[in-house]
Amino acid sequence: MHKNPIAAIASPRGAGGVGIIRASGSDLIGLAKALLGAEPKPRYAHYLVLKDAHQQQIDQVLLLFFRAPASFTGEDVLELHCHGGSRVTQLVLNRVMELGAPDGMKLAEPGEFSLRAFLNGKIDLVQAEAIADLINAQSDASLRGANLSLQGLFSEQINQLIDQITQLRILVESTLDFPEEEIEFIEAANAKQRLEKIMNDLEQIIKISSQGKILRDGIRLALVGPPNVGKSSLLNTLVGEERAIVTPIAGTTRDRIIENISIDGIPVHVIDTAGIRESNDVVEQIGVAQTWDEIAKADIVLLIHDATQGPETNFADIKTMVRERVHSGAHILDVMNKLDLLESPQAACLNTGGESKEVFISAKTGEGIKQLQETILHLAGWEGNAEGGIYTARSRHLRAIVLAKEHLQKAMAHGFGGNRALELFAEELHCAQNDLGEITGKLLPDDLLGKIFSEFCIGK
Ligand SMILES: Nc1nc2c(ncn2[C@@H]2O[C@H](COP(=O)(O)OP(=O)(O)OP(=O)(O)O)[C@@H](O)[C@H]2O)c(=O)[nH]1
Ligand SMILES: [Mg+2]
Repeated sequence: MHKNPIAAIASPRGAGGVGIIRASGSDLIGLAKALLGAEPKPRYAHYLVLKDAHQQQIDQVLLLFFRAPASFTGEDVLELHCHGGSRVTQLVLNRVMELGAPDGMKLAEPGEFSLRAFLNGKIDLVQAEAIADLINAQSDASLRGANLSLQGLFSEQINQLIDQITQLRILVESTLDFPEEEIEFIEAANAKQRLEKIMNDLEQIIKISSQGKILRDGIRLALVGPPNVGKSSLLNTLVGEERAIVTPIAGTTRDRIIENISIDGIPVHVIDTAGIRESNDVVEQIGVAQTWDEIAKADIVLLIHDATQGPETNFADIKTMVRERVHSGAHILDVMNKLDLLESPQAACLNTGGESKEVFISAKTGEGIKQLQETILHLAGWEGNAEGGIYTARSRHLRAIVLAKEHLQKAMAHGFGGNRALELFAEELHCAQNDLGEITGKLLPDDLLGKIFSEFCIGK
């Protein structure tokens, strides 16, 4: 898989000023010469007129050549910059494929350039993922987070932790051969304090990377409730545009509508849903079924009430059903809408008791929306400040960190009393080390690696 040279269109589809075709392989001098008619100078922009096999001009292009290992992938990399049209980029790619055919040139799989960069040790896995996050970033905050990961801030913290665990492991394992001396030796070496320090550092990383996960994945926010309470009106207010149809007719929304917005730089995926009620209308029934699907997927469900109606009888039923449907980490927030029509908001309080208190808003006038946005970020767990900044992180990373934490807790529980306990202690440290190694990709099964890179775009 690692042998053949690869090529792909690296610029996005559609029309633009410039289109870029990229190739990577262990030796692309032959291809460069075939294109240029001369030896390329590395990191120099060569101008050439590219012709097809029948000597028909395809385009005027710039050729850039990066000699291994000083390139993105660590192999020879060749870039052709042509005009950015979908046909012209395709023809340039075809020509590269033709001229590269003798060397076994093949079309790149999604993420294959990044995969090669990873396999050649140019970047670690967290950095490869950060490149994908950087490309997909929709807000300045997500972009900043992706850049911090790409610069290696996250990897560095994980590597430091692995180093500390390794040192402690070496210390403990070296005493295993000398049972008489071990206890005093371990005590003198402050093994317990060192493990405590490791656990503290890990806790800190859990805190920042859970923030980083919010920064990357965003918050899935479902607007839910009976018909006519103002769900679509709230969607429009949050988006700042008329995206959903609003009418006084109950049952206006049938298809769910998804809009991506950002609140204070955090990506929020807002979903307007069909109002929940019994209906004989087939279309509406399908809409309501979709609403339940969205409730199951949401991180936060806004249960919207029409505050002028007072607590409706069927509302408690809806709430119970929503509670049963949401996933374990999700939050439900009561939102009292149409505040502008109320004489005294207190009269409309729900007495929800225990859970987070309801928020009063008017989707029509915008009153209370700021507070609603703050509550949403707060419920999602966003704190928004960390020394040195917040790097983007993924569920994959968090799962591994939590597993490592469990092993460290077990290690602590085994303690340092006697040879057997020490052996178990060292074994748990080893497991924690492996879990953390998966994050940067030092220890990762091939199938998982393939899965991670297959989610990248082509040409990256
Ligand atoms: N005065 C006032 N009217 C509102 C407010 N929010 C919504 N409305 C009105 O309430 C009616 C229903 O609003 P929608 O946003 O369509 O309600 P919905 O919950 O999406 O309704 P369905 O799609 O039928 O489930 C419309 O006439 C809105 O103008 C509000 O904050 N204040
Ligand atoms: Mg609606």
